[in-house]
Amino acid sequence: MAGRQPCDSLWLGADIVTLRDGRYHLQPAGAIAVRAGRILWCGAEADAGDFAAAQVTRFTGGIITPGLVDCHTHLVFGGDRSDEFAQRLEGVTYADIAARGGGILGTVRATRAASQAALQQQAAARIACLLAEGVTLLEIKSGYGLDVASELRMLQTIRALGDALPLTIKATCLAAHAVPPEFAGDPDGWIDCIVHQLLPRVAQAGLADAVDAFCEHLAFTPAQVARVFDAAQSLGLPVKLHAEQLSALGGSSLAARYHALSADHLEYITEDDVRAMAASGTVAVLLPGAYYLLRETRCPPVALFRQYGVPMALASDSNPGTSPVLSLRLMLNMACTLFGLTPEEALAGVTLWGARALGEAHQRGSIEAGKYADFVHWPVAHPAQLVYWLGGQIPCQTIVNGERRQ
Ligand code: DI6
Ligand code: FE
Repeated sequence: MAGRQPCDSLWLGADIVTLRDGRYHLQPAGAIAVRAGRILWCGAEADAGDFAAAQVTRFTGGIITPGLVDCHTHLVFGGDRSDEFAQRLEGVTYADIAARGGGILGTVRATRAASQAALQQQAAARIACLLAEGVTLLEIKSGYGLDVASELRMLQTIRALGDALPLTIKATCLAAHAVPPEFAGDPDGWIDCIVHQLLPRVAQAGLADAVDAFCEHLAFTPAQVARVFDAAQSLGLPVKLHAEQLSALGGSSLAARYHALSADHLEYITEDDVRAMAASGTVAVLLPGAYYLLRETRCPPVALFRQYGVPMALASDSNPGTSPVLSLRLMLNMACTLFGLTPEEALAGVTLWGARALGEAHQRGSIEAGKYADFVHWPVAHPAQLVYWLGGQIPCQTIVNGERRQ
């Protein structure tokens, strides 16, 4: 037929939850046309006759959502910390364990001792759980190497995972995660090393997409974080921050001053910090897994984020200490049940706002013409069902850059 636009593939037969602007924006009986890995058009199936597709996939009902985004993980690490989990259940705190040289430093020892092949293979097995749930964009942080060579090796492992696996992986340098044993009592010495030695090499080799730090009384002060951020910005790398997880140090206001992509955790954030984040457009990344596993009692102030218009993302924070979490869908349910998000807010948190927390919202995170064709078909009638079930598996079909994944 004259005038039909050619495209590579056409996907029909399901309702489409576009998540444009962070709302469901449901398109009943929708269709998606894909060309060169990107969404060419999305609309009603009745209008899909305008496209001549090389390949047509017709689903029998269900919904299509954007691919899920897990925007905060520490999935590359050696060893495990189930012993600390047992200790914490007996009343030993996370801070006590860290003060005894366990916690993050325990994982640093195990990570340094592991081969790169082992680190990659173990991380790939964990990532397989996220792939099975429709994750198409994933962030992984370094931060368990804590010397120049080991941090570089972690970041190289993250890049290798991105090359090997069928999803997009963003790498974040979290060298300011804990004070390494070689710098015990001298945190500023490690910050010097990060600023003068590590970050220039990371930037030069293109090994990171962003720089993060842990701003906390048991990690680094806002002044130390500011030095890391100055160095990152001078190298052209965006920043993000672990802030106000265990105490209020004003890290999220500091992050806002540096136009950080996100500030993450935020249980102890103040209203002034929320205002600063709103003004800078910094995303609030909420991490219900760490909240739950630390048996934290203070929730992030969801009502304030809504009031000031700070977008809320959700992530697994998957790590061997505070959040051994391998399900993003579980986080959807926990963010609603524990923090009071609506199912719509929760889904937006693992799609559009997760993408924005990675600086990717212009090209991923929602189903809109021009963005990469990352989307997931689910055999459910309504998107809230993805949030409401706790556990189990919902068999989904994932399309990444316009290609069916499995
Ligand atoms: N906050 C966290 O939740 C993780 N890192 C951080 O800065 C915990 C990492 C760990 O305990 O291994
Ligand atoms: Fe974290």
